Amino acid sequence: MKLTKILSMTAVVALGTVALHAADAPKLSADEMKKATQIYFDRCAGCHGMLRKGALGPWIRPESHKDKKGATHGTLALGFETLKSIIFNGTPGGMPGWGKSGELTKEETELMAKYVMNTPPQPPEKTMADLKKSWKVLIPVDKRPTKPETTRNWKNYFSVILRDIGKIAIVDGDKKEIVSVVPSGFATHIVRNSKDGRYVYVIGRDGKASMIDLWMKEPKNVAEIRVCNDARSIDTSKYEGYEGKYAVVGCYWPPSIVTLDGKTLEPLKQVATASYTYDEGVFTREARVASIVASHFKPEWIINIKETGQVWLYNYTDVKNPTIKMIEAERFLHDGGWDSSKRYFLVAANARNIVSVVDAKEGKLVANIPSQGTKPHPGRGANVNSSKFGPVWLTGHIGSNDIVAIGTDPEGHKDNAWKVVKKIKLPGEGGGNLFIKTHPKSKYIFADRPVNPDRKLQTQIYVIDKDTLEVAKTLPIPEKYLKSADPKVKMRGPVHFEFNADGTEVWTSIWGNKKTPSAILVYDANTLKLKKAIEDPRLITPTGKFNVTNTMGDIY
Ligand code: DHE
Repeated sequence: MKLTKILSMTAVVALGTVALHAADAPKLSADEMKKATQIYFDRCAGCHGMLRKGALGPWIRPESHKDKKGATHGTLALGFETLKSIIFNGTPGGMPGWGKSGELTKEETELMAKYVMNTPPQPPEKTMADLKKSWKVLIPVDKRPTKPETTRNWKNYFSVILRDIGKIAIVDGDKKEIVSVVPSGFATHIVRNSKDGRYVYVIGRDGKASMIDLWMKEPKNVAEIRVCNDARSIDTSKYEGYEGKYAVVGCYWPPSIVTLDGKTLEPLKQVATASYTYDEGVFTREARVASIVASHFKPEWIINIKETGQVWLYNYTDVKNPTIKMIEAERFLHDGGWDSSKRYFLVAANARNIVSVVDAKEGKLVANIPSQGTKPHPGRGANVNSSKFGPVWLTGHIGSNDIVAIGTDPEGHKDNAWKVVKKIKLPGEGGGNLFIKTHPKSKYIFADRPVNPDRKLQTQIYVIDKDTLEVAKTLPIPEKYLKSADPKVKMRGPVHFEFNADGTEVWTSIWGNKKTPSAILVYDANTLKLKKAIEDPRLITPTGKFNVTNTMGDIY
């Protein structure tokens, strides 16, 4: 038998009596392949994986595969017409309508339908030499300020991600004006601050990490490095004696943890996360790193490995020879945050509708809690000291309209601990919530819903009263902030919330497109009045906003 024949037999699928074959997939020219690979990386890999074995989105390889619920997936069996329609229109399960929203042309959605019927190309690896080559110290440590050069209240700065232009706007929270705009990686995802707040650590989707010094009169990047090809998380060491000593990046591809020097971003250690799924023992090359938090109890990072359902407690004391405790939790681990005592980390396992709880003090799993909704998505969640239930942590869901409160105080409120004590229904059909946020000084919790298909539901702020734990009010975004220069592209928003340092204001973004600057809306966190719309031609696609005081102190 010819070698090509043997190789292609690995991708044969049976559909009734018809045998489908990866070699039967629509052919693409080299240019089409290059373009589709880039679009796939930019738009699809986050949810479906580089190897297309699925995570938040389903398996989309040519060959068929049965998921745990018994549903069969496989792009050859689905066929070009169905795929084209799904990519153009989206699905009620949360797949965006890339054609309908104007983000891809009709031709591009057709190209992507053909592309996913072909076997995925092997994604690239990265060596330590690659990392070192990309590493730049732009301003050496001894040339940096020794005290803040600015008279501004820099602890009330907000780092605002300008997603589609790969930049960070540093915004003065007192004056509500941009102090500087700093380049970052492609489609920057999140920002975290050093424990003292001074440095802003930024991670791009392309794996480029950078650090900005807020003590400069005009904050700038002081170091940068490309640690991988695809990443979503970054943090620093926060344990006593190690404050700011190390930074860590969690990579989607190559699936790995990369430790860096906290002051210069010099690469120190790569650790691959490929491993076995905790429950079925299936070897998973694409075991991606989702959220990371820095423990306050030990010199450790709590690192969530998405596909294998393991939480790794990564001890950085001996940085070149780290020790890792692997905790079995649930799949697929995604985002999460601390309870108010910062002892327990609560993380969404979105494929199983579970919130896993890890005790950072004892170093063990405390509970896997059914979240009573579909696809929990907390961001970092919201903490409330409820008069009825004691301390609770809340999460929303992408796939259903449930915001749930989970008891987090096993000592003071044992009966409520580690279960859903209250379910809050957002009005209207469907989920679409991405982020919720509160502050100890605010009476309210704020929730968005940017991926709900209904325009009205998508463009309101949901305000939950902390006392009653009910939706107290919905605040529609004024129409003038939702206007786009391109009529084919709809402005979304609100998306993501952040409080100012003293908890009196809550900020949210209008998520536009590359062609249209969009506003950041500042509300009074207690009267709920729109205080100010920050409008500036440099504000292009603002998504996440991170206040220095709240981010350095893990306040949410
Ligand atoms: Fe995010 C947090 C991954 C889509 C904006 N996002 C996170 C975290 C992960 C993640 C793992 C937690 C990091 C941490 O705490 O250490 N996000 C992913 C994806 O894989 C996904 C689903 C698809 C993708 O390709 O990226 C995805 N995320 C989005 C968006 O579409 C958002 C709204 C805009 C964007 O940037 O693409 C978005 N994600 C955010 C934001 C946070 C975040 C603003 C930080 C929230 C916080 O308050 O900490």
